[in-house]
Amino acid sequence: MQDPHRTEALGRLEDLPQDYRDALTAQNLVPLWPSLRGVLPPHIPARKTQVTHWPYAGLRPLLLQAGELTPIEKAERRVLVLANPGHGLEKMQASAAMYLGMQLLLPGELAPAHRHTPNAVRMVVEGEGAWTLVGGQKCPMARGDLILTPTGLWHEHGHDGSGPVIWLDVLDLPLVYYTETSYHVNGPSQPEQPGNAAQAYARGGVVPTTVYQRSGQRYPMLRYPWADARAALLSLAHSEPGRDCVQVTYINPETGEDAENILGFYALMLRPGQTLALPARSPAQVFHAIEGGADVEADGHTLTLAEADTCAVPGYTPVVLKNRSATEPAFLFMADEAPLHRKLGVYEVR
Ligand code: 1HN
Repeated sequence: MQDPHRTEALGRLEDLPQDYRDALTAQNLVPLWPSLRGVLPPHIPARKTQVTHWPYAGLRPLLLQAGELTPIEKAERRVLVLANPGHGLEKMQASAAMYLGMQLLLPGELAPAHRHTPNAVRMVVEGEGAWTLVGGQKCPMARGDLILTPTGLWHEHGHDGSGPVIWLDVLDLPLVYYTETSYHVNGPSQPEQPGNAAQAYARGGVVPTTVYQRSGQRYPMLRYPWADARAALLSLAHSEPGRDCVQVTYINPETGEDAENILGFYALMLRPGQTLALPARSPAQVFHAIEGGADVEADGHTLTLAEADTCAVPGYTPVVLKNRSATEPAFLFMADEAPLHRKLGVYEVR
């Protein structure tokens, strides 16, 4: 029987007399019912995020050209933003909460010190000899390394090697901007702290004790070398041959929580020839091929993620990953909005 209290077709704005609408507008009032279904669609959210592929072969020459066109002093950070057309390119969003950019640093250049409220990570794509100084910790940048730049920490990038260095920046900038909390402060070059804090966290399962107290540092580990994450994936695959999802999560070694507050970071290995079906989950995700390539099927699209390519997939979307090689494993870096969704209480696996 029809529920007399309910109709799917709610009243429209045009159903209201113009003088009533004008009276509302004059007092900064808006009727909810014409927009209710828009902000609260049935069963699945409306998503602006589209499946988007940024092939490295296409962006690399344009990024190198930016190196010729724009000196580092005129850019501060020489970045081409990987913008999702679903959000409008000018919004510089990969998804609702994620920003992606490819950054180029040339030999001898310095990207000067600043700090800001959004959290960043770098995933190194190409080149050798660059470093980033984060909160006084000097982090060498090698391909596949993940380096955190958490909220509020001073950071600058330099390059003592030869040849271009390129990395992928992942920031929670769209979310922080949306919450009206995004700002930066420029500062002088920060002194490098002595010692190698990264070394203290170089092995899983043990963390340093200092005079019988655990480190009080919120971000004790800033650099996650690719060699270690890769070795962890290979040993996981080897020790658990039946395991489908050979994936590791980048965590804070002191707390076991996600490495950063808002975005989650992971490395995934696809065995030779493997097809891996990932369930629909609420967060949007980003895939970046560190080694090898994969076909990515999502939302009716199949894209070929070649080495160093990056793609974005909206939330609530199942994804199928297929290693393109039958003989070699493929290694992907992934970023998602899961820590944010969990904190907000909206995280879902469907
Ligand atoms: C930033 O500080 C960096 O420090 C890179 O390398 C990209 C994008 C938006 C806002 C700040 C960096 C950024 C950024």
